[in-house]
Amino acid sequence: MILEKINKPNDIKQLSPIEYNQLADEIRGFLIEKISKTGGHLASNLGVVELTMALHLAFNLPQDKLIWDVGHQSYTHKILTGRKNQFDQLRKFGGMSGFPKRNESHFDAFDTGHSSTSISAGLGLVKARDLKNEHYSVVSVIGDGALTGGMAYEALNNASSLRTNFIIVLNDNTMSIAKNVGGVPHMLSDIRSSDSYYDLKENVANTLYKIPGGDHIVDKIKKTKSNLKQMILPGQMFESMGISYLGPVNGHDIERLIKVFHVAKRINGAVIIHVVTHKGHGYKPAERNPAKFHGIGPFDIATGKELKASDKPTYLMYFQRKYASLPRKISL
Ligand SMILES: Cc1ncc(C[n+]2csc(CCOP(=O)(O)OP(=O)(O)O)c2C)c(N)n1
Repeated sequence: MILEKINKPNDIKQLSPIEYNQLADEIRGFLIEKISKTGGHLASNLGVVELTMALHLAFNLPQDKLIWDVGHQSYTHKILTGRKNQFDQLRKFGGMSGFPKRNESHFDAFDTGHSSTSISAGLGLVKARDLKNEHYSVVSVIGDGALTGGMAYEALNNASSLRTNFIIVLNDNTMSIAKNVGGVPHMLSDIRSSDSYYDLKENVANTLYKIPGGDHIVDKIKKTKSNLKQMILPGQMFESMGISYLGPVNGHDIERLIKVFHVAKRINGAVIIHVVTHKGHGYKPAERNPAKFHGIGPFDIATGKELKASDKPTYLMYFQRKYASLPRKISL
């Protein structure tokens, strides 16, 4: 078991690359096993196993700051930062939180729970870093669902004028808690169906370099005002705002992700890396029904069926009963 070698923060950096995929499989098995007993956010966490591993491998935590939007998808991050043995007490009184908590670990850069806050929080850390003339990376990871929240756009608006590095990882699994709706998912779907801009740029340049005089052509393309990306990048909203865009990148390819993160680190300004993941990845019941497995109670692993819920009233039941008699439409 490779997971046995992961006991304290940054143990993942001692692994050899050939062990990465097996570790990802073992982390998935671990999460399914534990959450089937305690309940928790399963589908989102299964989707970001490789992404989280790649972030831990490419960045220098905790000097670099990693912010998870909502934070419900931070379970692999918790495993990789020495909290593997606390999963039996996940979300229990006195036990490990289901969200990042600074008082739980100094690898948790920001306490979350609310959606769409991570880019704003990241901007704050970037500002603090620059004022103190310090040098580290700030990375905000936001889902496509959270990216539909207004606060994210207020932050993108401010990020566009940055002259120092700020990395935003867009974890696009085409889902919010349930199916995403509106214009943002539409735009992301257009980008996903295009060829990878990052790959294309790299491939075009590499091919041109091989032909005589090719370096001049690459130089010209770089300097042309109506540049290449305008022809090949649909819906280039981010680039138009002054935020560099890399992607789309396969979010289950660890080595590829690491490579792109290293490219992003060198960009002066804000950069969005569009990572495409699969919600529920590796567990068929969650892949088939990611909304049900977004947040789930204890369940049977073989069938994916939820075990009988406890008889104790939940907060939701309490409020539903308390307000059941109120009229549905209240005129003000
Ligand atoms: C302010 C606020 N509104 C709503 C929620 C409920 N909520 C929980 S997760 C989530 C978004 C989930 O979608 P996404 O960001 O794409 O992450 P995924 O679970 O798909 O990885 C939302 C809106 C919240 N946490 N905070």
